[in-house]
Amino acid sequence: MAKKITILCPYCFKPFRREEVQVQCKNFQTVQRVNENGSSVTQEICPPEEDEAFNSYWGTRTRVKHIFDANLTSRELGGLFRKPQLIQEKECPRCGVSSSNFVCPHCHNRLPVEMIEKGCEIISVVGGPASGKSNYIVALIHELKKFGSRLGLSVTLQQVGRSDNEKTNKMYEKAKQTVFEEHMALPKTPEVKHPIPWILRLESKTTEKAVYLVFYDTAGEAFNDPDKIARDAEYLQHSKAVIVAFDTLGVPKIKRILEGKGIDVGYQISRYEYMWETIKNINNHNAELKMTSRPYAFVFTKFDTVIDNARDLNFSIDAFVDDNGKFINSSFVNDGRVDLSEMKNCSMAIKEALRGPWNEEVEEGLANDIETLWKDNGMFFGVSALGGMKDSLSIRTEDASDHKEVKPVKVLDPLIWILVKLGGFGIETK
Ligand SMILES: Nc1nc2c(ncn2[C@@H]2O[C@H](COP(=O)(O)OP(=O)(O)OP(=O)(O)O)[C@@H](O)[C@H]2O)c(=O)[nH]1
Ligand SMILES: [Mg+2]
Ligand SMILES: [Zn+2]
Ligand SMILES: [Zn+2]
Repeated sequence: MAKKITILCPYCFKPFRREEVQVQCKNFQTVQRVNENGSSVTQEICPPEEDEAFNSYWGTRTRVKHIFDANLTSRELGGLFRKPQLIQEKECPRCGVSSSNFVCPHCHNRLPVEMIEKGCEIISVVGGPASGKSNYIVALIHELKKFGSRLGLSVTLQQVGRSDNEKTNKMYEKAKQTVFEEHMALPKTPEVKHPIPWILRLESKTTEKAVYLVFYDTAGEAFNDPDKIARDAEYLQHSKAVIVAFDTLGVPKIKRILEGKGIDVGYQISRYEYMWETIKNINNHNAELKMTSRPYAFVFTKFDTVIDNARDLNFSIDAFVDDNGKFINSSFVNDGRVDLSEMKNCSMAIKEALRGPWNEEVEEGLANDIETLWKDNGMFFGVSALGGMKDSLSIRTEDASDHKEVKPVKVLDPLIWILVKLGGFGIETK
């Protein structure tokens, strides 16, 4: 029997069955009508209306185009021994114009059509305040576009959202300009009630297996606020795998040593242990979620600071650098084959540092917990989204052929490790 496809909405995080999906009219055509005063007015043929579900999700009072049930046919739904067919456009019962703008039946936010057709598994990225999420997201997309095809992966940035500036492809274009062209770090994300998710679809060109990568660029404060932890728990609960951003500069020992050297460690430091405590608590109280049986990548961001100051920080950098001591990218960006031992060595080096020279408060416990709870499903990573900084906002660039370039380091590792762990993406390992 064909597998029953449940879709998880990346906005409200409520699951729904394919047959429950709804459609939004896209008929913006207008007509001239005569109103009660006898004057002629321009009106949409299918006028927008107040929408309770949409407005209560966003806390707004706007009018949106008519939303109606998709009533998928049995061919579209598939069933006993039958694969579901591609979904056709649906006719608006009000105006008769067809639309393939599918929306979540709970919150009425627009969802990509392949998400409805093929279902979706989500990998999410979370992290505390100033942990480096925003810059990491942008660097990750940049690197996926640059190197993804070497691993047989294609990446599509989704074009859904209430307006252009909420569409992942637009958000990326803007952020890419700042980071990769103006060479400035992205500033702090303002806090909003409902973070706009960045949605990317990754698909293996060899196996056609796909997964959605969803980043909630929530202003990090959320992870310090117990009221918001319930919502964040949803992300963790429903994701196939999770990338957790830990702020390297939030490790107290590292912060102190760098400050002692007069290094500017940024405008705000995140207490990375809050993020960790949150995850640990959710895991402890929800045994049935089996969080530890899913891949969790624990990622120390801004790792260029560790490599630059390795001696003062007592860190063994061998796994991270080339013969000249330069912080280097993963070997798969060159040959398309993933060397898991390379990643394991980096993880071990971080674990050793957490247990030894960096241990002060929670560090040793963190290394031990992840090892005993997550076992093979937990790995540490050290990444640098920006490659290095001149000060807390301008990025240190490197010489390329005839210009200066921002060079992210190892930002793909956590994701690629997760895809290898999940399996089915046809990624070659060595
Ligand atoms: N050295 C170094 N610093 C970085 C790197 N990435 C980010 N930073 C610094 O960390 C600051 C915060 O990074 P963001 O990406 O804004 O962090 P965030 O988690 O999105 O922060 P909020 O939006 O406030 O939650 C940046 O302004 C930079 O100063 C990096 O790769 N290396
Ligand atoms: Mg941010
Ligand atoms: Zn929803
Ligand atoms: Zn209509």
